[in-house]
Amino acid sequence: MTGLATSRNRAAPHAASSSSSSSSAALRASVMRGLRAEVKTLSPALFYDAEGARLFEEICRLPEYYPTRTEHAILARHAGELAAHAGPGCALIEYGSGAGVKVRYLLDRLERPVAYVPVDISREQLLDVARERAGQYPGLRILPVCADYTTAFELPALPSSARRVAFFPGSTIGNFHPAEAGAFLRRVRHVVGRTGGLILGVDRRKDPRLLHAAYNDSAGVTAAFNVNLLTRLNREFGGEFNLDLFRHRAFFDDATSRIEMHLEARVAHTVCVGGEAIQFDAGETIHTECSYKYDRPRLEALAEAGGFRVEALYSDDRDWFWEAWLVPAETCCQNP
Ligand code: AVJ
Repeated sequence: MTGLATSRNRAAPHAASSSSSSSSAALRASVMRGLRAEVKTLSPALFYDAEGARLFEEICRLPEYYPTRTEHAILARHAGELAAHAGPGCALIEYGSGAGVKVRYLLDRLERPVAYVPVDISREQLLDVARERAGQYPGLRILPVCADYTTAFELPALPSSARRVAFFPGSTIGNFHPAEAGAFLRRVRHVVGRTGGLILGVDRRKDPRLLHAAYNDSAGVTAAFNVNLLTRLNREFGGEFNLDLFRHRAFFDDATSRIEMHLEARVAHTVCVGGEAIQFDAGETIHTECSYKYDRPRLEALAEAGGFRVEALYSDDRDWFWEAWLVPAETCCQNP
């Protein structure tokens, strides 16, 4: 393992830092903009402070929250085929390596990978993962990059002959609005180049009752995950939210094909945040997350918008989730 490369880009407005107790001016400004807006909105990236990351891990183990274990099952079954698509001697770049172990299915099957490049905003977690993988895959070059992968970041030097394969699991792509998702894939497309590829985890459209249950679990962990955002605003952004005055709301909207999560004010009241009065009507919400669910036409439209095409799709027995293999579209653009 070699040293840690740090993106020269300053933290992006939506970058969520898990360690500091006071956040960057840019992040603070974007939070205040979101709270002042006509439709109050915050970035889902804000969920992941230390407690939020812990709650998310707990969500992944809930009986109702199917995506994580479904994706595991797909990877366990199809990692060999995905590795064959990637081909020998590739450099594997993981977008948002987190605490995740999904990449191990691929690393176990890839033929002589030249490097593993985990990219993550959380430096601590990134270094832990890099150390752990170094122990598990002796001889594998591990080149961690601490960066907000939603912005342009600099890759470490890789052998130019190595095919670049991006890995973006977890259906995190679902957190982007379609236009943002397209723009994000275009950046990935630029990183992997004309000969690269992308292994993308995508949550599929399904019976709305299943979706509803996954975001309204009976143990209330998703509610706690959502409300934790207010705890974070109180701690890091000078918020004075009374948590008891908000409730968790999550529902599927068929027209946009997305789950929306909101924090809903139970009563009309005013909250002071960073010295500013933020007014809530009874029933007014802060929109905290979108989680888009894809079908084939939507996925193909997304791939096309990103300069890719869908070359192979792997799903589970219940057709709930996809691990997609995307390759650059021939007709994409003049990018190298
Ligand atoms: C991490 C974005 C995939 O959208 O399902 C889980 C986050 N939000 N429960 C998702 C989440 C509520 C999750 N992703």
